[in-house]
Amino acid sequence: PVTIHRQDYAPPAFLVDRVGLEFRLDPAATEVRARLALRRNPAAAADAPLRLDGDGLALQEARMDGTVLPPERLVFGADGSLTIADPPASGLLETLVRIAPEANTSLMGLYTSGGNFYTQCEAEGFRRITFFPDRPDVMSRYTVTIHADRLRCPVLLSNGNLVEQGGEGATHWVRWEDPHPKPSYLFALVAGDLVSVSDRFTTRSGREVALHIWVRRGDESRCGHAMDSLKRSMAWDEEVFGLEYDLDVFNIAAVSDFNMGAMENKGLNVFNTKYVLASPESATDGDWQGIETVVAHEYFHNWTGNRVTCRDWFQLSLKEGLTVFRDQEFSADMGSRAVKRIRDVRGLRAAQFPEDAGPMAHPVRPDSYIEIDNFYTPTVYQKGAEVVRLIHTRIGAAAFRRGMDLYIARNDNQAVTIEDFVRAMQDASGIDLSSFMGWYDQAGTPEIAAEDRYDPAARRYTLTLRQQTPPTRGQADKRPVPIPVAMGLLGPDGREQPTRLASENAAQSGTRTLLLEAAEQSFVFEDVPAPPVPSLLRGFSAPVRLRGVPRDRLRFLAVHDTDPFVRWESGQQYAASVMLEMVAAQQRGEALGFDAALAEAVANTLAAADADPAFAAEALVLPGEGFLADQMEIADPVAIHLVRRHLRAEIGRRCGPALRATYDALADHGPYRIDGASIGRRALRNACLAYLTAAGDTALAKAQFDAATNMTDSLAALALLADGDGPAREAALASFHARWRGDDLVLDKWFAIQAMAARPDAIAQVRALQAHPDFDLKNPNRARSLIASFAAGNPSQFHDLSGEGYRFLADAVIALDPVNGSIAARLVGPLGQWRRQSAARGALMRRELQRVLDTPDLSKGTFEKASKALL
Ligand code: B3K
Ligand code: ZN
Repeated sequence: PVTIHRQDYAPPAFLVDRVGLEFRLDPAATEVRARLALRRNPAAAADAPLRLDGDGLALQEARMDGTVLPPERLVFGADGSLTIADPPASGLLETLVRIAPEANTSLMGLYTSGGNFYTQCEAEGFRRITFFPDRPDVMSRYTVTIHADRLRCPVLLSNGNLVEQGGEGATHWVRWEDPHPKPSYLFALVAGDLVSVSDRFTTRSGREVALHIWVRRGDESRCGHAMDSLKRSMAWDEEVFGLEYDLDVFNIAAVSDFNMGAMENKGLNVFNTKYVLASPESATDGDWQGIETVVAHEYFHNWTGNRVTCRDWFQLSLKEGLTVFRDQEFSADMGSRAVKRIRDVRGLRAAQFPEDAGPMAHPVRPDSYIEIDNFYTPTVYQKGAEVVRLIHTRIGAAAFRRGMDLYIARNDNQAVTIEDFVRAMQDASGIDLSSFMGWYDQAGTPEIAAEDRYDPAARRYTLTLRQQTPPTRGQADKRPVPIPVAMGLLGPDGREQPTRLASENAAQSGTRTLLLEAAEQSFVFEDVPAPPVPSLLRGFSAPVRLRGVPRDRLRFLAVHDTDPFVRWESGQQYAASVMLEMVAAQQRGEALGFDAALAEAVANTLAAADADPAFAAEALVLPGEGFLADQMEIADPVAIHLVRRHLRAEIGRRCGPALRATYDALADHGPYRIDGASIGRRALRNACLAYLTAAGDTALAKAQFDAATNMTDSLAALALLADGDGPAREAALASFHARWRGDDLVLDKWFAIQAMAARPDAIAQVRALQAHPDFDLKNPNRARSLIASFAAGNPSQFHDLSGEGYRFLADAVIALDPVNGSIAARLVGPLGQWRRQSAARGALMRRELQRVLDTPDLSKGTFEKASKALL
């Protein structure tokens, strides 16, 4: 497999101004005729070859300006590409290819699902549809004509606006025209027997937009929340960024066979059904929030991604980091900003921090790849969003908005780079942002530590901050990066103090931001009446690890800080430090004690829970097993699990009455509602239930399961029952299956819950579930619900010393790779963490990675993941 390097970028040899596509849809043999108006790119070498990407295409004929090209002018590459010898400086190239959508299990390109047709082109799927320079810096205007069987495919959709339709007899046709130039990865086609839920939106400047969500018959009643989220996203983008929708129609099509969450194709978003369909009975509050986020994310791509796109795939975070930042801000505005931030940071630490510390560590803008599909990562997305947030914090909201205006005005309808984004922000703010490029080019999570000194005589407080980034593969020496540290000082009474730096004339109240640019910097505060406690990294102002805050300060901050993030964070860090000590004790074979402060913290949280139940729920949950493992040089998943289980039971026992009182008080009597407050109450109630069940009272979970009328409460109870081995377990799982066997999205949950149950027979269970009639390796949601849920969500069993968990995962990767290489490659991840495991586990993990690598005809994505993991 070939490695592609960022430094090797060269402009495309030919540009394609217009594309005409004509499809004759047939599941077994679809014909695709393409007419490309080509011309040499003046920015490229004058003799650069006319090479078109292709992948598995059977060429039927090719003409240049109407004349059939003889075989000697058609050069086929081993990679599936087609090079046209002696190309003219400009011309109309016409090709006809045949493809078989129903045989396409990779779900890239054109494929069928439930008898309907769908496409997925990002990143390099368009080349599976027709020969084309399949790279984002070739932007063209598309006209798409679709012919299909009228009965089997009454609905025929593509990008842009519907301009013509016709046909008689058994077949019909439609023509779509997209007025906006776009790269091939944004092309989409959807066709089949679908029904729509429709609505309208009037933009600020008065454009009437028809909104449609296309689903399979029977799913219409579950589209309301997606539609509502779409309309709120459209209004928000106008209000916050002044960005209006630019076509007369916005279509969303939902499909149950889909490799990821959703795709932002111009005017025709394609969504995994998981992020469209929801009813209170079948979707959890988390699903509800996921839909809002993903609908917004894809909609926001219309400007950050589609109108302004990426020059090459190394710039992926240009659109993804920025669009995640935008969807995070949207969700924060829709609900509780503090709780949203806590959840996002939790997610970043669960997925991105370990990635940055593992074999796949890469900068937000990677330097090289074998398979670009492997770089749709938490680093590109979530860390990328954090870097945008850093810039936002550094220059302020007003300058950021001006920077966005400038970025769009300068780059509209162009394929650009991350430098173009940073330059717009710099020019709009007048602040030099050149050092922020370090965040894009350097992998690894920076660590910061604070040291302070108080001089009572001078009433002077000196805060010294240090940073360093651990080495990552290929980047041994790291330079300092600019780190905005949002902070404040608390007095001994817990009150926020005004702050005045030595260089300032007047004190400031509330949070201020220090900019740590060097490896070490001291900040001197004057007029400080008493030794303060610093509150650092408020709102998680930078994606770094803050080390070494003493426990007494953590406890103090958890109670007193004015910043809800630091309050939550300090509680979590305190608990983590206690838990890591207990893990060490467990490893030494000592008895597990109990730190009474933890029970006290739970009691305090419950006492104050009324003010903000959603926040209380976040504060109650102990740091996760993955988060703890990530703090250890050599992880011990089994010890971590035992400690966490022990603590939960202890807290459940010691705080039983208070937990029970909160649980009872939160019982939902009124009608089921999905709003921030109701979601918060359910989250808190289920957090209480988890402790009470851990303390041994499974009757409560069983009662909740039996009585539940919404999926959040039902699933929370089922997960607790499934985790234990009481008599209620099998009955609850069976009744849940019987009730939901016809609903794929809910069945996914049924598989996932069992895969994540930390029981000693977990591996046998997942193997048995793999043979269950409802299991289907070909469906990505189902494959993930069992395999990824087990490997990533059940660490103590996955890392069983028998090595059976590793073997299960490798078997699944090997079986899946020929079916769907992208999903297979994504499953490899957990095996790559072997350096952070004991020698015994590491050896077993490496053996399985090697077995994957030894498999003949491995996809290049799986090869890249497995080989990098072994290095
Ligand atoms: N841009 C798509 C992701 C495509 C993944 C290709 N392997 C969805 C999104 O980020 O919005
Ligand atoms: Zn995206």
